[in-house]
Amino acid sequence: MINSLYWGRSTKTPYELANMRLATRRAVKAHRAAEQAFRARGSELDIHRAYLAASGHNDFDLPYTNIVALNEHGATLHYQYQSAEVPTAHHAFLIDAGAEVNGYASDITRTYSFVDREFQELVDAVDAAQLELCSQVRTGVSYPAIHLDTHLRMARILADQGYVTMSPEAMVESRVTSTFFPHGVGHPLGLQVHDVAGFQESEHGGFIARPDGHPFLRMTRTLGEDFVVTIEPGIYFIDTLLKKLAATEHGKSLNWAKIERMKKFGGVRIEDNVRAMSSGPENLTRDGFAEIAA
Ligand SMILES: [Mn+2]
Repeated sequence: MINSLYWGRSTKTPYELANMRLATRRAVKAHRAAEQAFRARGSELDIHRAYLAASGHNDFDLPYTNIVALNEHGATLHYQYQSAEVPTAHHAFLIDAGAEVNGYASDITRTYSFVDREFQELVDAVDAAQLELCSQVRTGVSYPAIHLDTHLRMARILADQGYVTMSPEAMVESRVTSTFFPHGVGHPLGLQVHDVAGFQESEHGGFIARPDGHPFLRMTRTLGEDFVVTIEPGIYFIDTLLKKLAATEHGKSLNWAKIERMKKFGGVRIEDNVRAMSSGPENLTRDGFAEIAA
């Protein structure tokens, strides 16, 4: 019984979609305020408070705890500490924060460079790849296929920008990409931020396993009409993972000088909320940002 309820929740009704668009607008406004607080050289706590003020949310009614990460903190995937200390320099800012309307959540991540050209180049490349991944969201497409394609696209960026001197295909094959992109491409979104039925085989239940070597993927289904999922690729400079990779045969294929230089920026993640339809995607998040820019 519960399984058929979960199954039904994957397909969003017009009412649910309307609430998710409103939840997006609410978050987008607050993302803009947070970016301004970053540009004004605030602390993580200052930025977080700017976000709360603009969203009208309290800490306890946010759909999830904001990730407000300056500089190298962006490399901590679930960074939950909001430091009141203003850092000596502002290099980068990663914010993963949502909002809620009538119980429906938005879940949005943006990454900003303060001035650096080299890091901005990485942000721009992840952003461009993310848009291409979003364009794949449509009815009948396998979500794990989008995840696997994300690895290839992140590998191309790592090769193009000179982080790794391996072919993108070899990087994916040897799982070198998992050092830089160690999480899944996203998850179903709805009443819960990590919504139900991501692995469900049918309305009766069942479990669709993750592809081998991808233990953090949070959805294995084929997209149906009016499913809403997140698309959130990233590239991070995570010390512990880099050290492990350094000790393997692939360590010699990494440009360590460049990687060392990038550590103070933490990492990049760009996350949108996208609705699948047979006619193509509706990108709730990009629409939301475009609307406030207009
Ligand atoms: Mn997410």
